[in-house]
Order: sequence, then structure tokens, then C-alpha cells
Amino acid sequence: MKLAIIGLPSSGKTTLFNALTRGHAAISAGGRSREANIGVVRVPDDRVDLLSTMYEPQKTIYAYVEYVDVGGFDSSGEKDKPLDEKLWNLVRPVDAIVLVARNFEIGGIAPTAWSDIGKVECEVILADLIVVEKRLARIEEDKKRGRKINEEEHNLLSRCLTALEEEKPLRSLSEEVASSPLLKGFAFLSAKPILWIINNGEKYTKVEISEVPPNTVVTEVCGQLEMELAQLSPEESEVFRGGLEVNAEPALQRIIRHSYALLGLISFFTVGKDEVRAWTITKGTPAQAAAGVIHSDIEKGFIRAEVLAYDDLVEFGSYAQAQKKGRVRLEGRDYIVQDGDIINFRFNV
Ligand SMILES: Nc1nc2c(ncn2[C@@H]2O[C@H](COP(=O)(O)OP(=O)(O)O)[C@@H](O)[C@H]2O)c(=O)[nH]1
Ligand SMILES: [Mg+2]
Repeated sequence: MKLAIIGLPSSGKTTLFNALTRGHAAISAGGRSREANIGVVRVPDDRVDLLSTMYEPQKTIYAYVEYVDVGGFDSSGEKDKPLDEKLWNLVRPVDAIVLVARNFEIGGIAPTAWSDIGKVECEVILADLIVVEKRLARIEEDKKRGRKINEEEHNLLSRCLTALEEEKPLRSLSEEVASSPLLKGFAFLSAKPILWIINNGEKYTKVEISEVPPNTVVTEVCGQLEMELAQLSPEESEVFRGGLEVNAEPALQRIIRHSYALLGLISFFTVGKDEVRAWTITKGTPAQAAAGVIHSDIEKGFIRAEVLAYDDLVEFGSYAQAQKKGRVRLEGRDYIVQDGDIINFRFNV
């Protein structure tokens, strides 16, 4: 899973990036950094920890998340200024966007969390609008020249144009439009699920958000504090967290959890003496397609999936014991994989 962190300058993007990745990227006091920060973090998962203790494998592989702190967002508000294409190109390949909004005072400037969200959403919409208008103009030109055009693409893009002109993000459109294969290549920014993060200072006024739009999740963090905690040892940070009035769950875990939910992601596991591993799939994935995440040969040669629910393994204490009690099931290609399934794929090569 890949997430881009965007927001106005000095909203705390790099601070949050450091909190999430235990990184030490330079924090800008004022000015804006042009450099993007990229970090990979493993997804904390108690289930993988337990499986690893049980099997004592040579390798334990967690699911991971990649964060890109794109930096350099321009908030000059000059509408006719060309957008930073380089910045948006870093955001286009990601699965979801993390939008950081400043809810702390800086240099005597009062917090602007709610207007930050509006401004950044506007920029995102504008970036898509430019792409849609360009493509539609191209189609019109082809039409004039008597070339054959794709009516369905034209129709879909016109619907996108209407939404964007009304300042609505594409993620607010119906699933049928948003997930159309014809639009996939455009990698529209406003179609991506988004996590709004209210970055609170030590003293702050709570931002009340009553209505959350589709494919959007809101959460709050104290970026600065989370960064400081992330730079301590895990033991020390736990002790400090216990004595603080902050959310007991570290920002990293909370943000990953929200992102998984937002993207409809779940994990299944493979276990053995050589390797215990978590795999990430979309909710609703059938067994045969899930096999393909591991290797295309396993998908092609799929015979059956031997499945044990994680909770059953915990209840019976071992795979063999769970098997004795009839909890290990043989499932076919259409079985819908559930979060926490431990799977052993049987296949032909
Ligand atoms: N009080 C307070 N200051 C913060 C917080 N997060 C960031 N800052 C400050 O805001 C400034 C900009 O932070 P930075 O992470 O570089 O913002 P970016 O430009 O969005 O990457 C720095 O001076 C930070 O110390 C926070 O949660 N509370
Ligand atoms: Mg920064």
C-alpha cells in the first residue's frame, strides 16, 4: 500500500512523516522543501507476531506501507499559476492520499485546519480538471477530423467534468464512474480515497466535522508529539504514552488501520518453518485470485486452498490440533478469503 502525504506548507507533513517512519527528515521552519521524502514501514500486526512465535520461521515478513511526503506544495492561491506537475506525478501512483491540516499556531498565525482542507481539496480538483479538459479537447479535435472516438470514454469524461466544475472530487461519483477501466489510465487524484488528518498542537481547539464525504476518513493526531515519541525506544515511548493525554494508539497504527479500512484491504497469512508472511488483498477477493498475489503459477495451477481461521488456530493452540477438530477446511477457487485466514494453497505447476 502506498500513501502520499500532502498539505499546505508548515502543516506538519514532514513532522508526521517522521512520526510514521521513525525518520529524521528535515523539518522546515517556514520555507518549503523541494525534496520528497520516501519511507517504508511495516504494518504492525499482533497476529504475525504470534504466528512467528509459534512457527519460529527463518523469516517473518509483515505487510508494508510506503509513505511519500511530497513536500513543496504551493499555497500562493494564485489560480493561474501552473501547478507543480512534478509534485502531482508523485501522487498519481499512490493508493490513497493523506491530507494534513494545521491545527496549531505558527509564527502568530492562527490555526486554519478546516480552510486547509478546503484549499488542498481545491488544488487536487483543479489538477484533475486540467487533465480532463485537455483530453476532452483532444477528443473534440479527433471528432472534427472525422476520426472514430470512444463514445463511452467521452461520456465518462463529461460526467467527470461536470463534477469537477462543481468543485466536487471524483471520489464522490458513483463507483461505476470512479472505477471505470476507461478512466484508470488517468490516475485521477481526486478519485483516490483520502484521509484528512487534523494536526493538533499541544493546545488546540477541537475541529468539529459533522459530515464526512464519501471515501473520506477524518482523524486527529498531535504530529509533533508523535514524532518525538517515535524517536524514543518502543519501551520508553510506551511509558511516556501511558502518562499522556494523547490517543493511546500510536499514530502509525491508527493511520494504517484507517487506510486499510478506507481501501477495503485485509490480510491473509502463509505459515511454515521457512517463512511466516502477511499478504494484503482487497476484501472480497476469491481464493484463486488471492493465490496470484503470491505467484502467478499458484493462481494458474490452483487446485484447492487449505484454510484455517486465525482465531481457530489461537483457540486450539496448534495447526495439528485445529485440524483434528475439523477446523481446517478445503476451499475451492471461488471461496472469498477472510481477514486473518491462514492459507496453504495446493497447486499444480
Ligand atoms: N506546535 C506544533 N508545531 C508543529 C506540529 N507539527 C509541525 N509543527 C511545526 O510546524 C513547522 C513545519 O513543520 P513541517 O513538518 O516541516 O511542515 P511541512 O512544511 O508541512 O512539512 C515546524 O516548525 C514544526 O515544528 C505540531 O503538531 N504542533
Ligand atoms: Mg516538509
